[in-house]
Amino acid sequence: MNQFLNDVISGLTSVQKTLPSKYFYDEKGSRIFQEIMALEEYYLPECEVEILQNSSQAILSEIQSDELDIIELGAGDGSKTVIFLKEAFKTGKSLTYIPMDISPDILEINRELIKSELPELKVKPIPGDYGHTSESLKERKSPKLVLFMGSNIGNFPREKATEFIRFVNDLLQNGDFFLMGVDLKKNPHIIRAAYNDKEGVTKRFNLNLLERINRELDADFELSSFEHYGVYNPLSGSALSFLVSLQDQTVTISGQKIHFEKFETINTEISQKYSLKELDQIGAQTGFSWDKHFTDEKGYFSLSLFRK
Ligand code: AVI
Repeated sequence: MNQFLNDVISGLTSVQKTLPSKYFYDEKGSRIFQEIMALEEYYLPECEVEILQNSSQAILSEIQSDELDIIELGAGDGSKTVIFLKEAFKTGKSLTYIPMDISPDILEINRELIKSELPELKVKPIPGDYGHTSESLKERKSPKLVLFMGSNIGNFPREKATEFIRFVNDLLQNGDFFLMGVDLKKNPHIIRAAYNDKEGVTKRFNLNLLERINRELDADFELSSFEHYGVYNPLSGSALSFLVSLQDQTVTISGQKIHFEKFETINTEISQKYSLKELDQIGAQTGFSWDKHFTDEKGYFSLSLFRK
């Protein structure tokens, strides 16, 4: 059985039905995600860019070395990172940028962008998932700076996020750094709106997951009988996305029948939000010696620097 089918069947036969959010990003899903990034309600990218523009030098001044390997996990197209790399280049350090991503296509786009903006920068892209790429990361000499931007950490549930940060810490030597983009707890209305945009782009993003299952796994989801529902719970700091079955129905996926009761939900995503205090605790729990937070003017988002 292929991995995608395996994950879909296992998620949809659980008591609370779930689908892993990593499957949002097929070609169509990645395009819709670009639309989300441009939405007025989706404040995250704008805040992160503001921090990169205003605080990259302050971040870099914490790292005293003439040479530096900058390794980016889940690098994507590099369009935001290039702001940081340009500032790093100005410091005169000898730099190597190592973007890692599961998609070789996006790494090619990344390489082109960096080449056109910073032709003299050494770039060594590594395709693959974290499990595979981590070994090559261990081989790089110190000092290292590992980047994990865009609030990607939010798509792990709390405990998994801590596990992941510990995994990153294990790959580092004392004196290495980890810079993570984190969406912060804030007025709950603002977070709720970010995942319930007026134009319905987030709804399309979620429904595309069912469309993808129809396309790739020979399934017959009737898209009009599912609705998107996004909530934010300020108690837990979790923004959760669901698809709600609007009727009692049975769907066939690669010959396997899955039943949905009327109003039964599929949890498609978690986008966890943190406070700066929680980030300090996580840093300490995962083996870092200190952390420092660089936020935007409104205090919506943090680029948090952890030193091993
Ligand atoms: C990729 N990730 C950080 C986004 C988020 O905010 O959790 C994905 C997303 N889902 C809906 N809107 C954006």
